[in-house]
Amino acid sequence: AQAQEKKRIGNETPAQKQKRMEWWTHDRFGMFIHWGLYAQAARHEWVKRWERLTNDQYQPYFDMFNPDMFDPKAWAKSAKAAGMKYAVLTTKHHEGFCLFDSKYTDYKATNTAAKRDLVKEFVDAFRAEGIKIGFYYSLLDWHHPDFPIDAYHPQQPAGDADTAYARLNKGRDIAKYRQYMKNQITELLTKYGKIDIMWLDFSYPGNNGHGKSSEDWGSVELLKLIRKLQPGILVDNRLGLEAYEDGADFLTPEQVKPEELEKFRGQTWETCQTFSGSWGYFRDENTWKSTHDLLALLITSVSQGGNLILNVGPTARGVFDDRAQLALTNISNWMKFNNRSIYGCTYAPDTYKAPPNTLLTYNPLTKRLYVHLMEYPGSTLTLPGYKGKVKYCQFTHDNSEILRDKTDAAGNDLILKLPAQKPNVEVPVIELVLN
Ligand code: FUL
Repeated sequence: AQAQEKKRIGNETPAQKQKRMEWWTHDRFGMFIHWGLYAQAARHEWVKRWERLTNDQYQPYFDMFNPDMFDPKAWAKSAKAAGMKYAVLTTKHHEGFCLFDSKYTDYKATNTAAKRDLVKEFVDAFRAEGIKIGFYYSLLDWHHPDFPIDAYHPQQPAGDADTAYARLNKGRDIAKYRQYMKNQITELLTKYGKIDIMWLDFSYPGNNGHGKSSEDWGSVELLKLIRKLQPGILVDNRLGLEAYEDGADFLTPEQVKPEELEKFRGQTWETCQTFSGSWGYFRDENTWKSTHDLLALLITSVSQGGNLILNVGPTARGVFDDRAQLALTNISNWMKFNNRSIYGCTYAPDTYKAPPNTLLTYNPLTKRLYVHLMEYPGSTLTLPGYKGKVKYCQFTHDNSEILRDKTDAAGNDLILKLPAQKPNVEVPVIELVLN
């Protein structure tokens, strides 16, 4: 009832929306790529804000930008091998630098030693691998002369004095900045063929009176423009349009711990996560997740009915550094043999309870249930109340049969006879063909 009271921007029916999003809810796993001038600072993509750098202080990163090893075909191959079905690239992050050849700014890759449209090469390479294409575009812009200095800006004045903001913002015209965004989004959605996802980031409300509203961003108009230019596109929820029924296609819980994903069950969502903390390349970061943690993130996401978009921050030379590449290779090794517990899957029907240290996913089309052994249980696994519900049972990695205890000793429970030694698989997966 509450949903009906919400305003609407377009007139798509829920069934049409579901159809439009079908591929995305099936595919479950994507690659995020944060790449920009901040890769050279190599100490977080927010470095300009955190260190309060002025445009002049940031200029060396533009002058020095030279991604001499940029090889998007290699990126696309890594993504594909890891089983990632879509990829979202930062066409412009908060720093304002454009990886594409925009005619509305000089602050772009074509004017650096790269001398070319990096977005175009990304699109061509990923599309050639059959990977769907997404554009991240930042609403924030710390370089644009008309982007207001606010509570999130590197040049935010100390204290909250309105006069300090007024002085710094003299001559800045947010209407011009809105037009700039529209122009650039039009370029992005008309020059590169069919675009599958628009990932806008992010609208924030007034902060001590020095933030913005969705009107300041022109969010409704942006969404209308995006839908007009690319009717099939999916749009994230960071335009600040919560007041509208159709203001977003999916939620974007960021860096949420796996155990907190349960609360999104039943909604349409994609959790975005990093390998180590920062989104942009961060040389000295020492908090890299293990392969097991990364797989747990992916499996947990699907087991709660959502997607995972996992981020790589390429180096300033344009390659995935070896820590990122190793993580992707390890994911590939698992996905190659176990991806049928991911694609097309969602949370299990309530009647199936997960045994301790396992995660369940379920494919409603094939009626197969997947039990992920997050910790190896040893030679038996008890499935509570599963007796009589299972037709066949095998591991996914080698399709080897798993025998069941056929006696009635366990009542309604089903006891699986597993190999005493854990198979050589990071997370072994048992596939149960249900009756
Ligand atoms: C955040 C941004 O501020 C981060 O830099 C990153 O892009 C993340 C995906 O969204 O809100």
